[in-house]
Amino acid sequence: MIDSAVVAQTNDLRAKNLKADYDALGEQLNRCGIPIDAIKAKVAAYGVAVPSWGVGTGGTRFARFPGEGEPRHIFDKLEDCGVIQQLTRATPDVSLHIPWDKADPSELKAKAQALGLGFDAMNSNTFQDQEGQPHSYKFGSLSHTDAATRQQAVEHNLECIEIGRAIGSKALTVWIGDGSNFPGQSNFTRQFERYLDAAKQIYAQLPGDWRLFTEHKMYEPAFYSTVVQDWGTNYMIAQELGEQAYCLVDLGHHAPNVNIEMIVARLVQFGKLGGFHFNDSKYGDDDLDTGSIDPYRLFLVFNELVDAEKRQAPGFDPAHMLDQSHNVTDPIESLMVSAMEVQRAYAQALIVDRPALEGFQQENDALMATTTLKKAFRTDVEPILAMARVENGGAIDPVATYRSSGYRKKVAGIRPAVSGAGGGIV
Ligand SMILES: [Mn+2]
Repeated sequence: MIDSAVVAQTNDLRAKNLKADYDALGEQLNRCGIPIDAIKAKVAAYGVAVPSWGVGTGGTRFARFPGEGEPRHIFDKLEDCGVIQQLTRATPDVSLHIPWDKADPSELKAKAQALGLGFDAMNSNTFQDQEGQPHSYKFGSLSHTDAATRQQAVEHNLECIEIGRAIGSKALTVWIGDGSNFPGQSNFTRQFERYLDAAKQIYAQLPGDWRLFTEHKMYEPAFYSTVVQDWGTNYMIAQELGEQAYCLVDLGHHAPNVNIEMIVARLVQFGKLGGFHFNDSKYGDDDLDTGSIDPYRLFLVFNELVDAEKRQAPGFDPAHMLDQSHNVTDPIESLMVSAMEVQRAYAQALIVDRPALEGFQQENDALMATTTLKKAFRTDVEPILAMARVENGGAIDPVATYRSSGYRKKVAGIRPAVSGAGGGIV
């Protein structure tokens, strides 16, 4: 963790300006009848989970260039996640990936507790072969043509639930890489039948207070067809499985230009929005930092979420997580900035003048309706985020504090450098 004196010292340098900026913004919002302290309280209570794999340097299928002081194992990863939470106060939970993060559950729990962290959804992995595994996932997992391979994938998911129960998780996220690379390679219907049958076996063992999230992805690793390719298929799965099954929306897993905020609205309307994997993209599933390419889209997604929150949509309780690949940045810095981008989109959505928006929608005043959204999006809400952070014990400028702390250099002295050979995800 970072010395609290460093946090205090870097905050002291910025406290006076923050107070002035916060007061000025408060006055501006007050003119529109928006109490800034109420927005700050909502932002302060907001959290987005960090995936354990996000604190390692990512890569593409061409190469991976490891950074300094990469975490060696889950306990190092938890420490990095602890720093992100310490400075941003926006990331209270960590999402584990099995088998990458397999460890004694009581040790995991103790370490997380010591760092002030909790556990979010468990993530299974049937898109890679693990050492000693009898059946290969080269041609699929839950939808494989071979029953023993499907069974192995089901059992792996059940093991993830068991580990999750021991550490206090309440959800399982299932993403499969199953699909086909050539027309004719797979029978679409049979393949999806096999998937549903296997998914039902997992669902049958889900604890009563858990949720099952299925995540769709349009393409990759399969390049011709993917079994759970879009939100429509995802919705069918959630419907087939039952009321504890929900759809997870990863912002990167859609065709270019797809209206993701509208998908979000549809899933909310039918009570099946399970949660998000936040990231951003330019061309495809680029896994870029959240809000780095299209912050307006992120805002529009949050506009739907705040709308659902305000009208208390039944069953609305989405899980929020970052899921991105940090190939050229320090992952801790990227995750801190991304968590703040998500918070920013939330804060901007909270200050939308909703009664005015509804009026313009009713009157079919397209120009003023869209201007109402733009007005909120254009507002610089940074003072709200920074004030929420500092009042929660975090840093006014997390990246500046992190850089002053020398944390990366310190852990680089303890964690040996790793080889950069090979490509692949984190
Ligand atoms: Mn994802």
